[in-house]
This record gives sequence, structure tokens and C-alpha cells, in this order.
Amino acid sequence: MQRNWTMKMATTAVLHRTWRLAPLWLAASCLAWLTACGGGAVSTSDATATDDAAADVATVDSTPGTDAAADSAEDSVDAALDVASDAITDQSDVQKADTPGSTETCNGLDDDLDGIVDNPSACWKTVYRFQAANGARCWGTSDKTPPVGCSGYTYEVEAFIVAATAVPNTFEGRQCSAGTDHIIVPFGSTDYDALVATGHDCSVSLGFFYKLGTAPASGHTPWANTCSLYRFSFSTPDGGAHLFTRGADSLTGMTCETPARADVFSNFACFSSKPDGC
Ligand SMILES: [Ca+2]
Ligand SMILES: [Ca+2]
Repeated sequence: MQRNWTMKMATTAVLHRTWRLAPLWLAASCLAWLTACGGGAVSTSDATATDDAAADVATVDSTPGTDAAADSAEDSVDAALDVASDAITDQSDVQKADTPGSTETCNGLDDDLDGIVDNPSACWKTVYRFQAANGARCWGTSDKTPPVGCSGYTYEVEAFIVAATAVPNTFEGRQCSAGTDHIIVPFGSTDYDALVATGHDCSVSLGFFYKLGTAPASGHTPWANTCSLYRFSFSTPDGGAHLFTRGADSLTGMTCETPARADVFSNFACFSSKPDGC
């Protein structure tokens, strides 16, 4: 039993270091993990993050006097239970120690540990889509007035949600407009510079887009769905155009330009599967 005890102490120490080093936003998954694995019965008595020696001893060999093989098997089960129990209480310690009275701010983290990243609505920006008579599309942050470069376009639909501020793993999305073409690119990127050089107006900021594959998963932001944002090219009678879409659009006559460009959010549905050609 002494050997099992020593092994358990080492395992618990490793678990504890791992949680200390983990980025704070991973606490969102920690919380979900706790719910799934701990059944909500997380101890609050382990405030010092030390091992639960008293609790461990209490579980050792509760039926002494049976044969040696039975004792050994029972000790193994006890040791495994002790490790699992200590891992859960250590996570509880980290939550309390790292987030004393934390309030939620716009930083890409789940500060208040309710499982939702950046709860306040001020942390997010809605991007709306406008349409020209010839079918060209453009995007803006007002649902009333089309942005610069899209004069005469009419409101079409709420397109998607992005972060309102520069949180980790995001880039500022700029709309670059010229004629019928309105294309969203990262501010300061090679594409951005090339579009400016060819006379596009890239003054419209649409907010901060999570880089593809880095956004909090569906259910971990105030929005129901995390969606890939795809880019398509198409033609209008007056010139070439682009469509940026997370889903629920007719793509007839359009060509997907891989890869997907960003992760965005919406209470409306994403594409249920990757669109043809993407
Ligand atoms: Ca939260
Ligand atoms: Ca936050």
C-alpha cells in the first residue's frame, strides 16, 4: 500500500502542475469536464491544494482480514479512486486561486467560469449584409446604412457575429471595396496591401475575426453556433464579386475559394456540412 500511496502522490503533483500551466480560457472546458466527470460534487474543503491524506486513509482496505489477494485488489481500486478524487479537488483549487471574484471582461477568456467566453454583449459585434440590384454583396456594422463603397445597396440579412475588440487569436477584418467587389481581408496583410495598391477602399473595419479553428466551440460563447466563414467568387452583370457566408445561402453559380477564412458566430445555423468545392 505504501507503494501505491507514493505513486498516487506523484500523479497528483503532475496533474496539479498541468492545471497551473494551462491557459485560463481552457477553464471553460475544465468546467464542462468537471460537470461530466465530477457530477457537480466538487469538494470545497481542499483549500490548500495539498493532498487529501485523511480522505485517502479512510478508503484504504475497508474489509481487513480477507486474504492477501483480495486486499491487494481492493488497494488498487482505492488508489485509483484517490487519484481521481484528488484531481477533481485540485482543479477546484485552481479555479478559486486563479479567479478570485473575477468579473467577465472582453478578453477571449471565461473569467467568471460559467462556461461562456466573454458574456457581455459589448464584447461582440454583429456584421450585416447588404445587396445591390445586380447581386453584389457587401458587409457593414449597421443594419440601417450601408458602409462606404456600398452606396445604394439595401439591407439583406444578419450575416454573422465577430469579436468587438482585439482578443487573442483574432485579426481585424477590413472590407476592401472596388466597384461590385467587396472582399474581407486581415488588416495589414499581404492581401490587404495588394488591394489598397489596386485602388480598393479598405477603410471599413468589421471587427475582430477568430482565425480558423481557434474560436471557442459552439455553446461556449453567448451565441449558439461557431461557424466556419467560407469565401466564394461569382460574377455580376457589372463585374466580379465575392460572397462570405457561414451558411444558409444559395451557392448556385459560385466558386468556393479555399480555405475557409475565419471562425464566426451566429444564433442562426452554420452550413451543416462543408459546401461543394470547399
Ligand atoms: Ca463566462
Ligand atoms: Ca472574458
